[in-house]
Amino acid sequence: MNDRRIPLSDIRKELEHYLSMETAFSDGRVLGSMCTAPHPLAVEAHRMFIESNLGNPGLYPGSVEMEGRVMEMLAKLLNGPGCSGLMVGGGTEANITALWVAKKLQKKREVIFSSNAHFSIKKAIDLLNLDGVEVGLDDRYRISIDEVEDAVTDETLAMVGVAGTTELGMIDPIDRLSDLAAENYFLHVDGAFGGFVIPFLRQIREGVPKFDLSLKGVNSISLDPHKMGLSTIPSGALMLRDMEYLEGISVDSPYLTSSRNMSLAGTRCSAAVASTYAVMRHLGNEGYIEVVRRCMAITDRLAEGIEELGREHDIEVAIKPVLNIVAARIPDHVAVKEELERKGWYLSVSRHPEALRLVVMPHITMERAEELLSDLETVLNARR
Ligand code: 0PR
Repeated sequence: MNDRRIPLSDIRKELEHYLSMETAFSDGRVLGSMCTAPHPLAVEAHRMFIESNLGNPGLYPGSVEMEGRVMEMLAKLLNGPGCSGLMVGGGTEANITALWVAKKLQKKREVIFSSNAHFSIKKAIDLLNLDGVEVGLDDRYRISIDEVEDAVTDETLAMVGVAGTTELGMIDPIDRLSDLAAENYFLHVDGAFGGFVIPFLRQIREGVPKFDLSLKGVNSISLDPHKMGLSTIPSGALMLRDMEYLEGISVDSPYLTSSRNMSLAGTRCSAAVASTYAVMRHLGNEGYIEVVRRCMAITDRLAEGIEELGREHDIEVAIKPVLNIVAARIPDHVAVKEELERKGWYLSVSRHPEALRLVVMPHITMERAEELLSDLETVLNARR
């Protein structure tokens, strides 16, 4: 640390410098992230509650009430009347907490998950000293139910399904997992990405499968307001079928304003809760439907554009998009990605299958999508 104070104006300049190094979503050129520009109201709410800490609830009853109301809204969204849960820092914390809760319910060790599960599941298994049983995928890049059936043993504690996979946005057959898990195994659904898409998409599109608490075997669902929920980072949520699950992980917290603490984090970001509360109340079901409708229209256009390019070039959509992620199979896809990055795009790749991955978040516009397709054509022409 410097010995002497530095004037505010100098520090502000330094901050401006660092900010200028960051990538802004507002440019509409980031298709490699699952986050987006938060709604302006979310930012406003975040600033208002910057001092509050849900980790010490007696001092912040407003935060406690807002968390409860967010949980009520989410319970309704996930078809779990009377269910509740807690706000956390994001998908990783939600997944760790879910498996921690599961571990406390039964003295078994094995967690079945697939190769398309987010890496936070592996972190959770390692931290909790559980045994991971990794199974493969079906022909649509979803968890293989046959392999899950074969993987079940006397030691099976939990199964993890993904509703909106990180790489391709696929939805695992949660109904089948729910039947398999029934009352015997804990079923956690990772809806970090899909949780704020699927419930809205189901209202406007046929054939989008169920993944929620209406499936009786589902015990918990993670869903991130800081991804498709348009809230600020760090906003995560873990919905539980039964709040009693938290008893197992609760500890005495005698010097705080509540006598029991029931979350992985101690200090908890009320600002993110306020942000989530504000944006969910403001947009409501109709607002999120519009967000999802727009993202899906752009997703469909990108998929269609890629197929059009496929008439002239060796390129195709790896699988028909289910949510707002498009994967394009292209020879040398990493090199193509790098060439597009030199043209100002921020993209990513998937491994299963190996493809160029485009995540169509709310900051992407149709105009930008057309520009991207045109730049992709230029790159493909130059590589011929
Ligand atoms: N579960 C799923 C299905 C996810 O996609 C992610 C994150 C998580 C859990 C973990 O969530 P947190 O990152 O909130 O803990 N998926 C993105 C990924 O790893 C996260 C991300 C977001 C990465 C923005 C990059 C980025 O720019 O790819």
